[in-house]
Amino acid sequence: MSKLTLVVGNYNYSSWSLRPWALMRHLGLAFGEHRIVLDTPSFAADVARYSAAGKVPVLVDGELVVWESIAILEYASELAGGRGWPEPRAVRAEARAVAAEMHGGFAALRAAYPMNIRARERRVPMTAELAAAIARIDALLSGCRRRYGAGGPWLFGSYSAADAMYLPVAFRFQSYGTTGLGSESRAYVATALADPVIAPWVQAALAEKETVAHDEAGAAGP
Ligand SMILES: N[C@@H](CCC(=O)N[C@@H](CS)C(=O)NCC(=O)O)C(=O)O
Repeated sequence: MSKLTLVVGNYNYSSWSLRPWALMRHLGLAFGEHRIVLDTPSFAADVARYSAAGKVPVLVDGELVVWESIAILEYASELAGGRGWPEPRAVRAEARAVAAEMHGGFAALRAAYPMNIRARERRVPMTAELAAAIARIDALLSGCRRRYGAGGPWLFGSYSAADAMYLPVAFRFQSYGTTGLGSESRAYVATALADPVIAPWVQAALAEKETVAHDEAGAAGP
């Protein structure tokens, strides 16, 4: 195993694994990957070799083990001299709040819209909770783009951990045909999906053969 190794789940489904992977790639960190297939009888024992928390992602740096995606984002940023977060401190605080809101929230959206990179034209029933989550994400994305867009195409201008946190929601909006986003949010989602840095992850997701039944949500749309 290389010194810095990110233990991930399925590329197609593991939204929490994708987040640190995307930031680490953007930061130019060299790391190996070890995939553990989700929803299999051996998953628990396989992941227990790395983390007692029993979930992916896990970052292994020699003797050090870091679990929880948001802690991995912080550690990766530190490895890169703090480049994972914007400057100055006030903007960094806002970026951390935006990232933490995704890490700790939007449970209804994550349950209704499992990340499924391969999926297109899926439709799930709209609920009040789902609509509220979409509206809040729209406000977050468009607010950041309006205030910081002059500095680059990402939420805070240059790519940051906040962008990594919201990348899975871009795939979700693509799979479930989400409507109701404003023009700034739609443009941001298009930027995130077209990001060449994440292309290898998408290729790996498309090449995977495994399916996870409970993440195959939504009937085929019209
Ligand atoms: N709070 C954790 C969530 C990690 C998580 O739920 N990972 C999923 C895969 S995306 C997992 O390991 N699921 C396997 C299981 O719960 O058995 C984080 O941010 O890293």
